[in-house]
Amino acid sequence: MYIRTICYFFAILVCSGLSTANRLPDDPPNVLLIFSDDLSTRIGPYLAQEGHTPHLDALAARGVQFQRAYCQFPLCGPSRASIMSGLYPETNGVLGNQHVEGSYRGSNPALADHPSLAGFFREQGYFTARVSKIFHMGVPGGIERGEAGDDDPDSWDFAVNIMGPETLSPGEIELLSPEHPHYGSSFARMKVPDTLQETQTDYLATSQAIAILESRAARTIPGATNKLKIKPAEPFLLAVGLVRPHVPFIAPDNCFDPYPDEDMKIPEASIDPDLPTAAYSNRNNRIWKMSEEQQRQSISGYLASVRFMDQQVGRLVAALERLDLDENTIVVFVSDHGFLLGEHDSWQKVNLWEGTIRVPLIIADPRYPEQHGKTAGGIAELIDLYPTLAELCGLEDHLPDRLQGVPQAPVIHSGVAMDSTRLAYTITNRGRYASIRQGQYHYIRWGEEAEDGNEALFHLGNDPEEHLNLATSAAHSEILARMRSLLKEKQGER
Ligand SMILES: [Ca+2]
Repeated sequence: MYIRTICYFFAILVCSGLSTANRLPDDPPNVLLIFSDDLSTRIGPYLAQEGHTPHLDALAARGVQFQRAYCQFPLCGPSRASIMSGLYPETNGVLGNQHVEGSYRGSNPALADHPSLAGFFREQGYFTARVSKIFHMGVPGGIERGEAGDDDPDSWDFAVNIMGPETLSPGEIELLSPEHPHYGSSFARMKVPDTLQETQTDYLATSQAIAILESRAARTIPGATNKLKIKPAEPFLLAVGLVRPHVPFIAPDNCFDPYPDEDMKIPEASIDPDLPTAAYSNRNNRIWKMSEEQQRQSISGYLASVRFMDQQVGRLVAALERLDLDENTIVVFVSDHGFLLGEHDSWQKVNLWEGTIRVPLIIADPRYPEQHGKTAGGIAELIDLYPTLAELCGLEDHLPDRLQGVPQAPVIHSGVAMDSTRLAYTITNRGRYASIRQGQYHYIRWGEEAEDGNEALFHLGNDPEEHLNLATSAAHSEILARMRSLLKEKQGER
């Protein structure tokens, strides 16, 4: 009886061990998921500006760079909730920055039984960790207070908020939009002495992330006994949130050097008087009231912040290499949404222009070197990340039923051409304003129904800066009708 009981418990132990292990394929890759905040496609790999973002350039050279990836809502909270849930904002119900401390779910029934991307990997047997801002966190206030923001505790085995000094950093803060002194959206910049870069939020986050990589690396220590060998059993998914280039633009001196104010160019703006006021809700004189000099200083501050963020990406990738994790770790680099720096005389986010909805997306999978350095030109949505990563890690058979993205894994591992009919759907204002990107066309509607003057249609192949609205052109009436019906279809899916 005694022996039978021991065997019984032993069997339970073996089975429970196998039940988790069974879900994982042999030798599953690790995932390093790097989020930047408010980063537009004004970066090296997208603009071919040599030396601007050397570390992202290097990452793009060892992965696939998506040329036309679009967020689903150009604001931190809903975009991140959408990426992490794999659902459109109208489906998951997160239509604004939640401000429910410590929970992106709140009491939202749409998310009650739905694991996040990281939560799903955790359920499959991955060790999952978060450093700093993955779900929404207030920048700079929430960071200065070290808050968890709208996190999802179920997603992580280990999570750490970074308490960074932000506006309290060792330097002099210059308010560049003195008539709009809002804590989270004013334009401001600060140059921190290079010797004090370690004080900075993103530097601290990266150091913490590297410490996690150290502890997860399977290494043989020469001369060590077995007890001293570090060999964690599970693969990891490590999500690292960098908060730059979100305002305020704080970076070490060396990052400002390549961007003197006088060299910064304010984009040429054409304002279409036939479009509704909502199209231009982010105009400089409506909110920030910056002088031309202050606008140039803001652009310089943004680019300096991008440079500092890029340096942190370099530190993360170098740590992977040093720890021999680089051959089995997929690195994903993404931003939550784009950002305008004077295009359409508009600044920042929460509008539907191309520069705000389009984001950088690089997926570097070391196992498929023949795809390295390639660009993928088709349209992708950020809700694609969830099923894409699951498939790259061999977990696609266990995905939750309700996901709205398309797995792009075949593009990563085999260079399969992307679906040319794919569209990207993005909203603001709880869905009352919406955008459809398909092929070369961009359709925007500021209103629930099509009305005279509340629509815009651009051909980005001919007009990449979106100056010429074709919505009233008779020659484009068929395309306009198609875009309207695609929008209706998307709204039906929510
Ligand atoms: Ca953001």
